Amino acid sequence: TLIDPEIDIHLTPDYAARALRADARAGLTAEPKWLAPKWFYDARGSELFEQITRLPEYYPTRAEREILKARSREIAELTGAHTLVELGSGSSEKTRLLLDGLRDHGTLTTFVPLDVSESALRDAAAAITADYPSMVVHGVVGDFTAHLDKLPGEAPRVVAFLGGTIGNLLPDERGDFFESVREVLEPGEWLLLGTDLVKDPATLVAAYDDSAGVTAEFNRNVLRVLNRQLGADFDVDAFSHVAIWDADNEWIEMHLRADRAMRVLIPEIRLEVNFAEGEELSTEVSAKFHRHGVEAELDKAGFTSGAWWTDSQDRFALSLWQA
Ligand code: AVJ
Repeated sequence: TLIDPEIDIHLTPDYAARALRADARAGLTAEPKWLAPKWFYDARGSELFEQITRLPEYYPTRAEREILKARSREIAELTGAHTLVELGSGSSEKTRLLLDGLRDHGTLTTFVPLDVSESALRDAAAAITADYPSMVVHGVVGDFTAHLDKLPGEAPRVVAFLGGTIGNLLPDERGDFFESVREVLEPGEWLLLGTDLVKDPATLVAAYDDSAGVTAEFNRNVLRVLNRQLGADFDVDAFSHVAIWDADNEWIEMHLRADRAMRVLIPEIRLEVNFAEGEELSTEVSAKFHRHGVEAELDKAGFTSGAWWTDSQDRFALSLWQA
């Protein structure tokens, strides 16, 4: 028989609903309009993202997997981790590569997945519990920008933030995030960070504007989320997917462009939103990095460099930092 993993819940049931309302109001009354990328990930959005990770143009997942495969033993040796904390633990396959390396080294006892979605967390925690019977799995339902002080597990811990999701934060938010991670860690504990690297714009744009149109559907899905959760009446098919490389900020920006003038009603927040023909709504920033930039930001937050690894084509980096 399987033992249910322990799950701590730090979000009230209506936390996500309130946050979505507040974000939708702030973003859709702003000039230019924006929506935060975390709202892509309802069940359909999460499935579309899984499809993205298998697209020929979307290299980051494969590149990071290559690094994890090659380096998880080394990560175990360098850190001697007793606990692995994974922030935004969606990608169970990559997590397993890390768990395997750490377990084979013999020090790891506890896995702490943290996610805002309770259902995703329960599924992930149950699957890991089943496949790693000797591992203590202690899930946390929480927001990684708000609930880091509640991390369980025996030291030394490694906090893994993979996939390049750090790129979704704006530079100031990133600084705050690195500082709060450093503050919750004891001196000597670790952060393992995945960052996508700056490369030629054609490769970057193709990764966010694939020929099969999966990323376009993923982008438009945020409007479906607003239609369902807030009773909005977005005509989803009247918005076109746009992916642009912002060379000054070194980030990819995804937009949704209104193909015609539209008035959208969002009854749950009592808001009417007008779009001009061609007006663009910003839905995601995905920043790309250079080694020196990552080093400067982590150094500023008080971390010491532990290791820097890239894939065989230098597209993506995995780096290790000690608090
Ligand atoms: C999950 C945030 C790492 O920015 O590459 C993929 C999300 N957006 N295609 C990324 C995403 C469009 C992805 N992250």
